[in-house]
Amino acid sequence: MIRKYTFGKPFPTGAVVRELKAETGPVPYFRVSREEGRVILRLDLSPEEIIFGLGESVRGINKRGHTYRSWNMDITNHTEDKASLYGSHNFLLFYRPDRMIGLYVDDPGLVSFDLGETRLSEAVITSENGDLDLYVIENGSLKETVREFRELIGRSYLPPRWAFGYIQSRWGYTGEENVRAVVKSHREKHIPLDGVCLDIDYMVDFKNFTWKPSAFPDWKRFNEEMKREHIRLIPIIDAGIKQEKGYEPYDTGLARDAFCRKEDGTPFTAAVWPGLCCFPDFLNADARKWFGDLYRPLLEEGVEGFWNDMNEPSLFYSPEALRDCYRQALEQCERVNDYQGMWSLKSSLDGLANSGKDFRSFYHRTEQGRIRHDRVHNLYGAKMVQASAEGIRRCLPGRRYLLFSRSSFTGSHRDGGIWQGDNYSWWEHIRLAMQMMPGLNMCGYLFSGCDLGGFALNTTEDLLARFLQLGVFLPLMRNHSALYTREQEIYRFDSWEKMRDTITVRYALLPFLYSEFMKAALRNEMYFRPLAFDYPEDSRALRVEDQLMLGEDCMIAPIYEQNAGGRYVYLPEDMLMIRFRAAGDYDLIPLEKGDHYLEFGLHEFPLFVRKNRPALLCAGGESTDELDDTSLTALGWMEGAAEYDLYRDDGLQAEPKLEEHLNRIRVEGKPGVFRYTLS
Ligand code: MIG
Repeated sequence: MIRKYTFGKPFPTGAVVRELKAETGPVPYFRVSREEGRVILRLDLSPEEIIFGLGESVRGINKRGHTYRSWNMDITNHTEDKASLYGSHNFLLFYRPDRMIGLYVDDPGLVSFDLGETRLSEAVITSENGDLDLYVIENGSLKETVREFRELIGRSYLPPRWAFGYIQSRWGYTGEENVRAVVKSHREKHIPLDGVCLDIDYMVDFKNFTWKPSAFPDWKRFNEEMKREHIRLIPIIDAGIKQEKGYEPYDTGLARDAFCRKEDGTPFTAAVWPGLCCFPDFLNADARKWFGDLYRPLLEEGVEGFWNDMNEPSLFYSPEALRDCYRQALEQCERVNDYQGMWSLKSSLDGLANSGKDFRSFYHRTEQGRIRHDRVHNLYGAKMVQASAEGIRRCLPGRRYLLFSRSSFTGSHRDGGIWQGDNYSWWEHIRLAMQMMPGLNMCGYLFSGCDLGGFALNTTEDLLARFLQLGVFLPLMRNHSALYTREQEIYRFDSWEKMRDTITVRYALLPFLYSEFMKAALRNEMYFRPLAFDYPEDSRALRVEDQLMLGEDCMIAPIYEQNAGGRYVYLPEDMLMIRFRAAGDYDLIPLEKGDHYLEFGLHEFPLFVRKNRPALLCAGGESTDELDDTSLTALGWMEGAAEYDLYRDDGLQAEPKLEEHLNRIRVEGKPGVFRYTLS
C-alpha cells in the first residue's frame, strides 16, 4: 500500500509516474515538524533496525549511522566521510522484524538524512525546500515494497544487449590511431570487446558535438570500420556548452533562449573543460528538444551509445566568484602578517568549485514559472538524460540505445543507466561499488557499474584482476581510467591472459546474465539484492555487507582484499559454488548452508547457485554479436529436476514483451551436481 502526503507546493520532478491522491491525515510512524520553512521528519529506531536504500552513496548496504545529503556533486574522493555523490535517490527502507516502512522523498532540492548519526536511536530527515511529496509504502516483504515503489516510478531503462559486452575506456584516447591500436590489441589477443568510450579528448577544444578533424578525418568511415570489428564507439557529452560565437550549439542555444539565466537576465556562465560555458536549461521542454536534436549528426554517422558527464552540473568556477577571490588575494597581499586572512583566502579558493552561491545565482524557466536552481538542483543531470534520451529516440525510433550518465535523480532510471563516477584504484572501492548496487537497483538503476581498475591513481595488476571479477556480474562492465594514471588495458599486464579468461566468463554467462537483467527490469524487480531480501528470517543474512543476491537464484561474493588467498562466505542455504578460472575452466563444489572459508587464487572467483536452479553458459565469443545463445550448458545441483525461464530476444527492440521471450528450460537427471548441454 502506498500513501502520499504533500507539503507546500512541490515541484513536479517527474520521478513518479502514477497519479495518487494525497492523504489528509497525519503521516504514519514519523513525527513531522516545520521549522523556518523546512520540513523535518523524525522516526525512532529500534536497536536492531536496518536501513536500506539511498542509491549512490558511500558506506555500507545498511545505511544506519551516518548523515547523507541529497545534493548532486562532482566529488572525486569517495571516502566514508562524504555525505553526497553525483546522484540523489531518496528512497529508504526501514526494516525490523515487526515493522517495515518504505519511504520516498520526492524533493529535487537539498534533503539530508541523519540516519542515526546524531542519535543512534533516531532518524531525522530534513527537506530544506519544505515543498515535497512524501510516499509511505507498506507491503508484505522487502521485495514487494521495492516492487511497489518501482511501479510508482516506472519501468527501468533497457540497454541493448551489446551494452553488456566488455567496454574499454580511458581519458586520453586522442584519436583514430589510438582507438584502432586498442581495438587491434584486443582482437589480436582474443580479448572479448564490444565498445570503446571516447572521452573529452575526441572533441575540438572540449566542445560538445564536435570531433577533431585531424584525429578523426572521416568519422563515419571510422565508425563503419569499428562496426566491422564489432566495436561500438561511445562518445562522451558534457553538460556545458562553450560560450563562443560561431560555435553552432552556442549560437542556436542563444537564439532559442535555451540557457539558464541569472537574475539580470544574462546567461549564467562558469568554467568547465572548454573554458567559460553556458548551461542548457534542461528543465525547460523547448531547451530539451533543442539539446536532444544536437545528438542527431553523431547518430547519423553510426553512433549508438553515449555517456553524459559533468551534469550535476559540475562548475570549476564562475567569473564572479573568481573575481571575488582575486580581490581577496589582493587585500591579503597588503596584510601579509595576517595568516588567518590567508587561510580564509585558501578556503575560498577551495570553495570556488560547485559553490552554493553559484547554484543560487541562476534560474530555470519551467512550466511552473521561473525557479531558482538550488531549489531543483538535483534534477539537472536527470533532465539532461531525458533530453539526450528523447533526442536519441527521435533518431532511432523503436530501438534501444546505450546511455549512461554520471548525475541522476529518480526518474532518469527510465531513460538511461549511470556509472558510479570517479572511484580510485583502491581495494575498498571494489567493495563500495558492490555495496552501492542494491540501493541503485531499488531506485530502478539496474544498468550500472563502476570504473573497473579504478579511475583515479595508478592501478595494479592484482587490483585490476579483482575489479574485473566483480565486473563480470555488473551490467555495465567498463574498464576506465584517468588521464596521467597508469594505463590499464588488460594486455599491459603480465597476467593479461588470466584477465582475458575472466572476461571470457562474462561472455559465456552473458545470455544468462542478460536474461536475469531483462526479467528483473521488465518485472520491476532487482538484479542485485541484499541477502536480507531473500532471507529476512535469517539474522546472519540480514547483515551481510559483502555478498549480493544476483537475479532470481544466484549469489556473488567478490574478493576485495589485497593478497587474499580466499575469503569467508556465508551461505544462507545449500548452494553450488562455481569457481571460475575461465569460461571453460571451473570447479563445481556443492556447499552446505553456513559459514565457509573458500580459497580463491588471484584469478579465481565464485558464482553461487541455489539448488534445483541452473546457471547457463554459452560457448562464448569475442563480441556479443558472435554469441550463440541457442546452445547452452546448464550447471547446477539438483534433487531430480531443475527449471529455468530463459529470456531471449534480439537485444534491440525497445518495448519487448516479457512473455513472448521466455523459454522454459528443464533439466532432469540423477540427483547431484550436473552439467548438461542444452540445445
Ligand atoms: O573533470 O572527461 O567522471 O569519467 O574521464 C573530469 C574526463 C571530467 C569526469 C568523469 C570521468 C572522465 C573525466 N570527467
